[in-house]
Amino acid sequence: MRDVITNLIKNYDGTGRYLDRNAMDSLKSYFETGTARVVAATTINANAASIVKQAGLQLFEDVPELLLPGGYAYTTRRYAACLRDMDYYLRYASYALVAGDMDVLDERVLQGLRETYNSLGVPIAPTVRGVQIMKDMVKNMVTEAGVNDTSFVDQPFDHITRELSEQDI
Ligand SMILES: CCC1=C(C)/C(=C/C2=NC(=C\c3[nH]c(/C=C4\NC(=O)[C@H](C)[C@H]4CC)c(C)c3CCC(=O)O)/C(CCC(=O)O)=C2C)NC1=O
Repeated sequence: MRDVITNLIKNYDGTGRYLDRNAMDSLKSYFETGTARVVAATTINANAASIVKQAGLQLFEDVPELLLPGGYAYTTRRYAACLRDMDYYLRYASYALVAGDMDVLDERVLQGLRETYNSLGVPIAPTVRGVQIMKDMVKNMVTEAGVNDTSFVDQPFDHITRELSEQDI
């Protein structure tokens, strides 16, 4: 599992270099967004249960067939599994936001996930939609918490979306 700093050090150490101008620039931009990253993680932590619940309601409103017989949130077991998955995405997104690196998502969440979903028949498109709904909710909350530029919040949610959507050739 990596973060901006360990990743940078690993790269420079690999070639025996001192941290140069590029390294300093990337460290600076990470530290400059540091407070905002902490605000985002705090916001997610304080609202996680309600974010998952509201995003689930929104998703099932947008894609109501998920709840019908044959749908992938039909039966309490599947419904609960779906919300649990949303909660995983949100929690790991908060880790990735603090780390400033998507490695934790790759390692702990996304590895083999698409294959698992495919073999269970869990549809990717509505899952991606659920992730994007959570992204929008978190961004609004982080804005309300006083952060002007919330573009960094997109990163983990879009990373999950991209990795889930990627097609095998
Ligand atoms: C921390 C990393 C991690 C992830 C990400 C994870 C996902 C994950 N989701 C699963 C199931 C599932 N996931 C869903 C999800 C959904 N159903 C819908 O209608 C929506 C489209 C969607 C929610 C947005 C469902 C319904 C199942 C159960 C499928 C089944 O057993 O039939 C399963 C199969 C095993 C199980 O049921 O627990 C895994 C491994 N597990 C992990 O350990």
